[in-house]
Formats: sequence, structure tokens, C-alpha cells
Amino acid sequence: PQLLEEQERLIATLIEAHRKTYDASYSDFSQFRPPKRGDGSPECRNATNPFLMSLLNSDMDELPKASASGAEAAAGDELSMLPHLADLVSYSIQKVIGFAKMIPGFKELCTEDQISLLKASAIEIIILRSNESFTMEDNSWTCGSNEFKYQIGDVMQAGHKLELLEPLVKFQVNMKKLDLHEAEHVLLMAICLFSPDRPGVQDRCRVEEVQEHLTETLRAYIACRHPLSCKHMLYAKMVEKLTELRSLNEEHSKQYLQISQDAVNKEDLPPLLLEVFGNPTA
Ligand code: DZT
Repeated sequence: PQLLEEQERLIATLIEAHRKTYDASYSDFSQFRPPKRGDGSPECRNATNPFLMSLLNSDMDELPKASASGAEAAAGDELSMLPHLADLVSYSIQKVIGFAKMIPGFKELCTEDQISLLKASAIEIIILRSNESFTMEDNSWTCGSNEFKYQIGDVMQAGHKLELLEPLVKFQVNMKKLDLHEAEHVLLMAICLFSPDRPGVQDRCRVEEVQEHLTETLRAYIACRHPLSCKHMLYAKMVEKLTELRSLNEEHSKQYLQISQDAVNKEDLPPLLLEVFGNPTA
């Protein structure tokens, strides 16, 4: 098969939409609430006994006030990365919305369907787009300086657990190994968004039509642009990724619900995040 002119234009549009909404210099990250990592200090290593620790390490013989810095920092270390992660994800959702709006066919859907598609796919598209910052060198998402280099432990300090993080990192490694072209990467995100089987979607046929047009374009692109040696099963492998994303999405939902219930500081979760992933206290 050959790429039609119309398919070429679609790909160019998607690539431009992605470039406009993904800043590979990550220069906005310094505006997020800063990352707070358990730094290996004594208070952090012994976060379960902050008061004992501080009594043993000082000449005081009284309990420090609840707000005494060392003890509180250690005791509250549980969700120390949550503000930064929540800001990063909220920011990314805004970028995903910007990307969606530039996909031909999205704006023509009614607002309710736009919302249903975005709510259901936001975390999946964030997983996909984050592959750009992921590196197999040390299995981290590297977004500039060490401050914004994220590893599994950082996401755990935001309250997530290995049941999500282990398959998430495996997914990132396997995505990296597919070594997708930019055209394939952006088509996959668009195909993921236009999934007609998401909860609440009214006009399933319209969504399916757009998705089929996108998948046809992906098949044609792989067939005529991807080097012969590595295109075998590439389309099938990409479709398989969509299935894996569904199960990561499901596990994320469970853990998010737990975190949003555990979060003592409700300001930790920005309003957009509560709207997209749900607000248990609402
Ligand atoms: C502080 C550690 C950051 C690690 C980010 C890795 C990553 O449930 C919540 C809403 C509270 C949090 C959801 C996130 C769960 C774990 C997860 C992390 C899922 C999907 C991706 C990630 C993404 C890394 C980046 C992005 C968000 C991209 O948009 C931009 C850049 O590639 C970094």
C-alpha cells in the first residue's frame, strides 16, 4: 500500500500537534511544587520513629512540638512526592487536551464525548508520551537535571505501589525497544484517545470511524516507511500495547482512589486532577 496525500497530511498534523504540546526541554517543571525525596538522612531512614529519633539525637528530654521540623518532615514523608507528581500529571493532562483538540475529528464530537474520551484515556496517553523522557540506561524518566530525574522510588513516595510500577516500567522498556518513528508514536496516542468502547461515549460510531482512519494510516505508514527488517508484526505489537495500557489504567485507578483517600492535605491534588481521575470526597 501507498501513503495517500490525505494520510500524509494527517501524520504531519499529528506530529505538529505533539511538538506544540510536548516540551522536550522540560523547562516548565521548575514551576511545579518541588520534589521532596527521602534523602537517606537519619530522620528519613527511621521515618516510623521520628520522636524517638529526635530525643536520642539531642540533649532535649521533652517531646518536640508536633511541628518540629525534623520529626514532621520524617513522619510526613509518606506522600512527600505527591505534590510534585500531582502537578506534573495535572500539567500533562492540560497538554494532552491541547493535543486532542488538534486531532482532526475531535472538535466535531460533542463536548460530553470529548470529556468521556479524555477522562478514560488521560493516564494512558500520559504513559505513552512519557516514553519520550524514559531511558533504558537507568530505567528512569529523565527530564533534565537530577532534580527532575524520576525513578520507581519517587513514584512510590507519591503513594503508588509496585503492582502498578513494575508493569509500568516493563511497559516503558518494551515501548523503547519498539523504537517507534515519531509518526507511529503520535498515531498510537491518537488511536488510544479515539477508543469507542470508553464509558459514557454516546456517538460510538463517529469515534470508531476516526479510530479506523487512524489505524489505516498507521498500517499504511508501517508498510511503506518502516524498514523491512523490523516492521514484522510492528502493527500487531502496537495494538497489543493498547491492551496493556488498559490494564495499567485499571491498576492506576485503584491506587489513585487509595491515595486520594489517604491524602491528608487535600490541596496536594489540583482541581483538574480531581475532575479527571475522580474526587472521592465530592
Ligand atoms: C515524581 C515521580 C514522577 C514520575 C513520573 C513518571 C511518569 O495517581 C496520580 C494522579 C497521583 C499519579 C499518576 C502517575 C502514576 C505513575 C505514572 C508516572 C504514570 C504514567 C507516567 C508516569 C511520567 C513522566 C512524564 C510525564 C508525565 C510526561 O507528560 C512528560 C515527561 O515525559 C515526564
